[in-house]
Amino acid sequence: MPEDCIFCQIVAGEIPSNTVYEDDEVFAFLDVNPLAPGHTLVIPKDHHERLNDLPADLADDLYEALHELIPAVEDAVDAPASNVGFNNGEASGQEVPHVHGHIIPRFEDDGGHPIHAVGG
Ligand code: IU
Repeated sequence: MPEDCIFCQIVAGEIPSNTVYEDDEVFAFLDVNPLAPGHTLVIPKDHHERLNDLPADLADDLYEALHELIPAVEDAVDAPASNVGFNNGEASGQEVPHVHGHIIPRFEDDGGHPIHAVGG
């Protein structure tokens, strides 16, 4: 793991986080700067920079976690919908170079806008 990767340090427990979910391959935690209640980040434990860098089996694991976590996060904050997405590369708005999916709960008439950079 790159020593300076903040998300690797969160996975390792070296930096505290509000953990939402964990299994052998995947970790999920609340975003420290949430755009909505329940804003959750879902990451592979292994360090890869971009979504398309993931080996297929790890991409499957990440998707399976998202499949469970999207409705669980929505239910937890009583949201009828969510924006789910990945920034992929620095020019897209990816600030942390460790793959992370955003689950951003959305509410009727919450004043949000369709996203360009996810979370931006
Ligand atoms: P982005 O897709 O790379 O732009 O999203 C990075 C997110 O990581 C952003 O929403 C931050 O608030 C969030 N985050 C965090 O939850 N904890 C941290 O220590 C850091 C960033 I650095």
